[in-house]
Amino acid sequence: MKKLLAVFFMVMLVFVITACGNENANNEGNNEGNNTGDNGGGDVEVKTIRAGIGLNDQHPQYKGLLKFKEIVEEKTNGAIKVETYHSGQLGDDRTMTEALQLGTQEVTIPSTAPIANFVKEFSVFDFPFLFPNEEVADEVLDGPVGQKFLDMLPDQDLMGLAYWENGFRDLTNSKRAVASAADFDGLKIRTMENDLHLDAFRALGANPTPMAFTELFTALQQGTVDGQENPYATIYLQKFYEVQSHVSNTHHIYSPFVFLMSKSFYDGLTEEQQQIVKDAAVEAGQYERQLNREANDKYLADLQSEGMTFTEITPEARQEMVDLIEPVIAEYADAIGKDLVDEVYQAIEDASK
Ligand code: TK8
Repeated sequence: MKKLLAVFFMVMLVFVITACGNENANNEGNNEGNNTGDNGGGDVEVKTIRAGIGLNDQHPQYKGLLKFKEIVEEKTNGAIKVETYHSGQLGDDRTMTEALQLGTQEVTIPSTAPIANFVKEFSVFDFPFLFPNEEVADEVLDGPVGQKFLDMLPDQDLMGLAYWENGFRDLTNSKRAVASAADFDGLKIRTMENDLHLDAFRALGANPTPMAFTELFTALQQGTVDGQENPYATIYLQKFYEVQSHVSNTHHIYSPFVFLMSKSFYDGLTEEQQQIVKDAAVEAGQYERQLNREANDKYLADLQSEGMTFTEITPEARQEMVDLIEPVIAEYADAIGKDLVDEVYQAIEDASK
């Protein structure tokens, strides 16, 4: 009798273990953004968006991403779930964009500078001193010209759903106050991974180094580089004032962000879901821009109260920089194609009226 009971329990145990084993395999195997779950409307296929950014959770970009999550989960009644990752948890702008192409991540929001490594035409948006202000940038990016560039991304297995704002970039460094081009002489400046940025800073006399954002704070702290350039909100919220002592309002480039989605994931959505994620990216982008402008207006004063010296760049000094960089822009305009570049200039002129 005892033996019989033992055999019975052994069989039951094996049965339970096998049942559990089968369950885990499904999830692991099927973690490609789709899980069959119940979102309260009976069994539906719940699709998961893993959305990663390089900036931290205090930055307007992350607040915008949380807004996107809120809209999408509400509008799809939970059929699409958005997991958000900040501070480079999933990688840097370039590696996350590659992950979208591979379909191992669904969303990231890089600056246009690293995107130019995938679609070179995007370099036009990093031409120094291109946009006179944010309003003109909005009108051009949200208009037919901006859309023309987003339409170049599917060939790279990427969907561009909207433009968000990084902002006007300003120089910081730990060596000296920079008031004119001459003050750039020999400064080791970190730039984004973009050849135009490198060539532009060389033309100013600096010694630029391309580097992922995720490595920047440590490189500044260890003195591997003397300086960097980003909007005030990023300089303050990433605590660069702890490792930098001088800031100048060079405002040398207006950096747009592009809300990117993996094309394979996007193609797997229903038409209704595609419209929902598109509209959500646009709406959350408006919200992010507004927060970002408030942040950039606020944080320059805070940087100075954290002990950074502020140097105003005069119109003459800025014009000198424009003249020094002009040959670099001409070279990239040829590479991108003069007609397309002229179309951007025309759109800026029209929007500036
Ligand atoms: C964050 C970057 C950052 C950009 C840079 O991932 O790399 O300096 O300005 O915002 O996109």
